[in-house]
Amino acid sequence: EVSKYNEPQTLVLQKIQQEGSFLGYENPPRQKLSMDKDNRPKVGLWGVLKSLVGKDMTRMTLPVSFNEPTSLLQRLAEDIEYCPLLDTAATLEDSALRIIYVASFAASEYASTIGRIAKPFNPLLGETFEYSRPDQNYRLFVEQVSHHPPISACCAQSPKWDYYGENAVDSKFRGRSFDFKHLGKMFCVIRPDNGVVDKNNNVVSEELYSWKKVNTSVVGIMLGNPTVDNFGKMEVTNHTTGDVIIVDLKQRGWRDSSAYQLSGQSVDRYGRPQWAMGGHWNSRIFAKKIQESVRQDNNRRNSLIDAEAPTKLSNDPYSGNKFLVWQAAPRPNVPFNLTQFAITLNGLDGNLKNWLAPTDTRLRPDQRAMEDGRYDEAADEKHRVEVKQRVARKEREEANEEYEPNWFVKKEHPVTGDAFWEFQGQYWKLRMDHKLEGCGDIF
Ligand code: CLR
Repeated sequence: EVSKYNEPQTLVLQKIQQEGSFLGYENPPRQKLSMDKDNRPKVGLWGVLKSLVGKDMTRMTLPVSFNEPTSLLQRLAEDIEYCPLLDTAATLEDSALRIIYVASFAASEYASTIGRIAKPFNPLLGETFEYSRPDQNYRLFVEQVSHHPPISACCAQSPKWDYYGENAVDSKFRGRSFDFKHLGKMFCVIRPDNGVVDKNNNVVSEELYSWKKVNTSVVGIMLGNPTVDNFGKMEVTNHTTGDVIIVDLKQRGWRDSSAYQLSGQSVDRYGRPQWAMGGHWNSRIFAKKIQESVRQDNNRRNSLIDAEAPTKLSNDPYSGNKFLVWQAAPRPNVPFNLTQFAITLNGLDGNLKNWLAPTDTRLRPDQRAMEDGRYDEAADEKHRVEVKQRVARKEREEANEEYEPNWFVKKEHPVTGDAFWEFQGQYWKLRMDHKLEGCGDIF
């Protein structure tokens, strides 16, 4: 058992447990795909893509051999892999250090993009994906809430944190690069073990963070060496305390020396730089306390975290030395270059089958066929479910019906004012009562 919970944390745990969120997840997560080798036909990307310059990805019909057996809902769920960073954040009393862990969490999701030059399945409207981890006390739920533009909304809950927001990705193939821009925002709530001192010096039980994801590009397609890059400035704000950090993910340059690099400094609500972080989003992130003496000196501050291999590494953030915040999990040698975590997502055993919504990605036939290497069947089924989706849309249009998502409602965020998708929560309750059958027939 990991840790003790204070009262607000315990209340969340009770809710997660009482709503049966862990039912069906009795067996440990899946470790292996059914195939050992990826025997997809090898294709030259540029040969197929060159006639598609200027298009966005949702308007491209590509052979199914360009896909990987995940959906964009599951790619959003992959954000949660390194959530132990959020559990650690909750143990810390210094808000300027907590934000280092939250920002590292926000950056850690990019590790999974390495070596995955394949198209995830575009979720069908109303498709859902749930994922619970009794071993880590969290549950997660994702739904495709809009088809054009494609938007996936997610909400994950755990005693010490919540994570919610949307993936609304605008894509464009430019020839030199395939660019993915994120339009939505991500939010994170932390419930620290010892509470939070807010901007008005009141002690409250939780704090709210938000940020926008950085942009992703696939470069080197023309040269036959496609590579995923994630770059840009990510501003993480703690709306409760006023701390901020701008994490700069450097763009890959000509000589690749800047590849994967990131750096940033947390600043408290009085504008004082407190902690420096740096490293690489594909491997490790370090941090270090900014001493009073270097605070005023931009150059000295900026060189704090430069070197990849630290001279002295400490476990104690307050030792004055650099310490390790995050380390990427080793990558297994498996079909489609999936991560070990991604392999767990589409696992479907006899227990879980009894609890899933009929709209769950795990039941999507084309993706399952792809995962098992039945590529012709995958292509046929993909066509079939897409036709079914078009027919349903036509019927709605003819009946003059506006589509409403099942589990999320679009609202204005009470703190930041952004538009966001609020999870209504009844999914888990209906699931516990086996009342999900009627929630959609999309496959
Ligand atoms: C990056 C991390 C973000 C969510 C996100 C959204 C869109 C994803 C992107 C991630 C990674 C790269 C991605 C992209 C959609 C398509 C693109 C998977 C997960 C692939 C690499 C494009 C392949 C091109 C084909 C024509 C082969 O939080």
